[in-house]
Amino acid sequence: MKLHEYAGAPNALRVNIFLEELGLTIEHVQVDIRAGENLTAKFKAKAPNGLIPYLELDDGTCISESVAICRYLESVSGIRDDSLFGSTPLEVARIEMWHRLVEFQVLVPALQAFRNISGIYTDRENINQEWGLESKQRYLDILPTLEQQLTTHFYIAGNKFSIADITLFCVVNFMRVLKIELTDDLPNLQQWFAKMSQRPSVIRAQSTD
Ligand SMILES: N[C@@H](CCC(=O)N[C@@H](CS)C(=O)NCC(=O)O)C(=O)O
Repeated sequence: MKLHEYAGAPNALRVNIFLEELGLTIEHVQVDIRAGENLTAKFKAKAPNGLIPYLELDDGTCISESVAICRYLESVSGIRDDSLFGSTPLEVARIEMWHRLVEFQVLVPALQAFRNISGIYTDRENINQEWGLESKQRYLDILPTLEQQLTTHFYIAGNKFSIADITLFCVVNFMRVLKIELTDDLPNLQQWFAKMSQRPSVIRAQSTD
């Protein structure tokens, strides 16, 4: 198996943390997305979304979308009996609920803010500064909801570490590129972020970036 990725990209990092949680080591292939290597027809034949990361299996089958990759890796690894997507019906539902909130209301605005404020991809999309600033505001506006959740829970989806924590960590970590830090009125999030930063899987995934 090979993971096609761009070290440092938040969606690649979440798969890499997931791999570390599973204790799996696989081959990594770097794709220079800044230079547009993902925009070619050859790349899109393997990853229809035109984005990294994607996983290439030994028989040539390709899986894109980081959550699909994580689900696949966890299923085939057979390593964990406590799934990072939840084990009991209620746990699965709670993790899915919080993970979708994190993906739609935190990750998407954060990435839109990054793309439209930095203007990094003028070679492939129209940049709208106003949309970038609005997206940044939406990112900031959802953080108190997570702060509130962490007043009564250790982790985002409850008292168990899950894929929702991995995704949120990758976003908050990435937002530092835009100099957007967790402010002091979000003490629970700050503590959660510090705890996540010390997690062995997170340290190892970042050191192999
Ligand atoms: N929903 C996708 C998002 C993947 C994504 O946004 N990848 C970014 C890097 S984090 C990318 O490939 N950007 C290159 C581009 O937009 O051209 C996933 O979860 O894998």
